[in-house]
Amino acid sequence: MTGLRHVYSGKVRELYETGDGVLLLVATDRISAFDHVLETEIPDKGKILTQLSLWWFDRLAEIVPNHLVDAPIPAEFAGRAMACRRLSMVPVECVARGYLAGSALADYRSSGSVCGVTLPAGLSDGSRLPRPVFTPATKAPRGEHDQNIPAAVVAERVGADVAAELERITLEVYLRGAELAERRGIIVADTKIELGFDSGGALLLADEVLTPDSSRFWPADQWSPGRSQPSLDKQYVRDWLPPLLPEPVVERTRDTYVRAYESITGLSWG
Ligand code: Q0Z
Repeated sequence: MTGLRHVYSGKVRELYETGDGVLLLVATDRISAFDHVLETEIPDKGKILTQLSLWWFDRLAEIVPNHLVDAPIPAEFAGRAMACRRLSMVPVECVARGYLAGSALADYRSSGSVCGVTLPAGLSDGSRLPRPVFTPATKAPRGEHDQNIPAAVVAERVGADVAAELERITLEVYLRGAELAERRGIIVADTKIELGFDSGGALLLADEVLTPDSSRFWPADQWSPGRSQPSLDKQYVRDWLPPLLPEPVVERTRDTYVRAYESITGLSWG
């Protein structure tokens, strides 16, 4: 393999391109909370999330093809990188929700609906929705928040046929993910996926999938609607405001990612 070219820095990930035109999606150990990247890293976080994504891509392959390619990973990124084909990314964040939380809860409280979908009255923080809903969002520029949009706006942007495919794939990925996780005692409250077109015009699942950075995972035995739910990710970090995390907070946060990986896959970490 020839040289690596750095393409883009995300908050917690880096994108490189190899000399062969393969993209390397590298998950770092950085962690963000309240829209900020913290100074303290969480050891192995990037590896855990990458291995979880790879596990899910394999489980979801019968539902939707994905962007992974078989290419060597440079030793410096071992375990934390995915080699991907370059896609033409769909300019929509595809979100499916089975439970009410986050921006959907805020929208529901102010309008009784989310992305143009009217929800029943009487729901509270963490309530299960009558059925999973597709709640697409715009990809906001860096530093800004994604904005929820009605499915009709997705259709205006990408055409009705593609919009229908995005909704179908997103709901199928959510349903399959939620079903597998539920058997392991984990609620997938919501998940965000990214899709893109390959050179032949096929829609492929891209980016990371069903990780704690793209989804809300709740331990099912602690689920109790009417309050904010404890989640298998940054709970300890969010409860700790200063940017430098003390070692016990780092350790518990790392444990949370390991627990998400082990619970969902049934495998043991390391
Ligand atoms: C992913 C991201 C970052 C990692 C673009 N297969 C693909 N083809 C084209 N573009 C992408 C992908 Cl996955 C793509 N992202 C998000 C940002 C590090 C991933 F800094 N952006």
